[in-house]
Amino acid sequence: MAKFYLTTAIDYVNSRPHLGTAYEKIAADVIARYKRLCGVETRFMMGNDEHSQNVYAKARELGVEPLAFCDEMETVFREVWGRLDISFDDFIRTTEPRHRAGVTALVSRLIESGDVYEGFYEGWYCVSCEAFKQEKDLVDGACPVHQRPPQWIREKNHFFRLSSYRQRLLDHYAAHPEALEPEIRRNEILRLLEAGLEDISMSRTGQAWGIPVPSDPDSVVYVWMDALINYASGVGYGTDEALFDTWWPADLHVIGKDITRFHCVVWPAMLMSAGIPLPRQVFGHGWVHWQGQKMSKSLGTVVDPLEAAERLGPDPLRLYLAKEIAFGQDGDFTWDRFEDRYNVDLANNFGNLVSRIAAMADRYRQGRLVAPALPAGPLAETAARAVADYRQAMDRFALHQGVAAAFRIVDAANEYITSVEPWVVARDPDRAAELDRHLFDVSEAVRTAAVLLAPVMPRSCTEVLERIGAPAAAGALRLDRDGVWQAPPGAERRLVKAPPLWPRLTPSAREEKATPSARMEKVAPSARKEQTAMNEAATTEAQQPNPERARISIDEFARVELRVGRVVAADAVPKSRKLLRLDVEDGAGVRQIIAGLAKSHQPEALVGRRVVFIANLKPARLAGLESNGMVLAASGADGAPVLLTVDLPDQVPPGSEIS
Ligand code: ME8
Repeated sequence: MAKFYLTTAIDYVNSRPHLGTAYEKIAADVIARYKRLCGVETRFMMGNDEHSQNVYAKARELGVEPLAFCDEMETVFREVWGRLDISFDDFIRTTEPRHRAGVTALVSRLIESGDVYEGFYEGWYCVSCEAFKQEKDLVDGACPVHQRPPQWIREKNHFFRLSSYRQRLLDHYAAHPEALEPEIRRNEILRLLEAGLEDISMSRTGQAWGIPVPSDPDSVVYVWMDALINYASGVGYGTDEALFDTWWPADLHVIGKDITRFHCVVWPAMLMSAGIPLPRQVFGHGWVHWQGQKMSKSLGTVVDPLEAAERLGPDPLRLYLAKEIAFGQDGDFTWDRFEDRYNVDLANNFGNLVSRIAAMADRYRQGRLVAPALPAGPLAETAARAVADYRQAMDRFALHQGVAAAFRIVDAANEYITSVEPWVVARDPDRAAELDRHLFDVSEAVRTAAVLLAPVMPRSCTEVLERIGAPAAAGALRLDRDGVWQAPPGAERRLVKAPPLWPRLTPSAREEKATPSARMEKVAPSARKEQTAMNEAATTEAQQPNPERARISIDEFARVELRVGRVVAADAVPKSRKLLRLDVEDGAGVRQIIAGLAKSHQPEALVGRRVVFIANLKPARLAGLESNGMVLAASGADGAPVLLTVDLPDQVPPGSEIS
């Protein structure tokens, strides 16, 4: 059976996990779950990096023993990872005996190979990076990453002959370009190697917090060398040869782009020196940004991942991070965007699809769907293509593209319902088999999408599969078997109608749910006042009688912002014969529009349709509901409204301006 050993960076424990460090663990977890979905025997390891001076200082500040502090922090980290459903198989701490044994064994090999010598180090050291800095690395005298001045250090050190590995490293990357992804990170490292390497200090003197250098018990191993060895000690290096032989070399180290130099220069050189095979690949992901800069504990710009998971659930958070951030690039997190994507992708799209098919199965077939003996509909083909694209993307760790492929099935199924109009087919008893085909195919599309999304949203997909009548725990799925269209004649499934999986967040619910940090991010009061004044001015102006009503100037017309939207959900407004409530995707998010269309349009038939709406109309309340904009409709022959839609909808994405 194929095997896959993957790791994440191990975290410094001087503070709690934040959304940036959690992003890495979620991305790696998606990869681990994807590998398991492919039937690959997977070992996924994470852990804590404890021998840092910051950790020591933090414990001292709290008046506790460093180890006792690390014990407490282990509980904190495990709790967060548990809440985010991170499915690691092993969790290593650098204070564990197995790790100490691994470090001692590996550093001994470096010494035996003649790559370690004694010297004197004098220079800058950034404690937050735990790295030696050259003058040229500093910006205004401070570490550019942590924006703090480094310390000046003068001490006797052991040095590692990194410089003698320059050519071997260049040769390695020439022979194995895939060993460092994405390409931009590889190019950075190649430039660095081409510029030449200096030997590095590999020990610190006068510190007791760390693992002693085997040849000099008065020094401890430099924390980065100590930490890097976790990848090997975690699979038995120095303690369990058989385990090590089973899992080494690692297939993938998932790490942040700020620490590629350690992983792609120092670590492979150490392994070369010790005569150990190199990991197959390092993937340097990008940063999660908060208000334009790296989310970082030392900068104090962090979002608590538990706060985010509690707000909308761990799966929506996992989806947001996997889908909205191109893996390998930086991406933003804002509460508004998180909520917008929740509404668009989950409440109005995937969740709505699950509710629609369950409601139709219930209404037309008492919840029991049977595949008819008719040729497969077009969704089968769409799903097959999406599965192939998904596989291709996920194999390259293009997680965002993999998720997008899965969502193509969801989009196609929603559009399919709109185009085949099952509610019309249901009226004609002669078209019963046709209706069966439509309903079964939609349920099958939902099932396939849930299989593909299971690595990203394990809990929700298990729930979707149950509701769709194809129960399977996310971990028991296999892509080869379950990613194939399964609708042979006679196949049967019983769907469950249940409350929405992801209830839509209305503007007032969003405001109510808003956490303190989310509220802070919203418009400042002064800006809000300005907006209100502008709106009021606009109303006063609009209320003036227009002496030339029949003709307006082009400038007047230009004030009306007309845009194309896509209806993602529609329902009747209680106690109103005229009004429908629409959720309209407008390119930036989803807005609620109350439209007087009920006389001539069924809400279900509107979902997926492109509409034209006035985007800059002041919000109004209709039947107690807030309407943000106005959908355009013509007055039909009998005075009933006829919706204006868009020709060639595929060419006009939501948000397109009409001019
Ligand atoms: O670097 N966005 O630990 P750490 C994305 N102990 N990733 C981020 C991030 C952000 N805003 N902030 C941090 C260490 N990370 C060392 C690793 S491995 C042998 C030793 C990533 O707690 C960061 O790039 O500072 C790193 O990969 C991981 O979180 C842990 O960071």
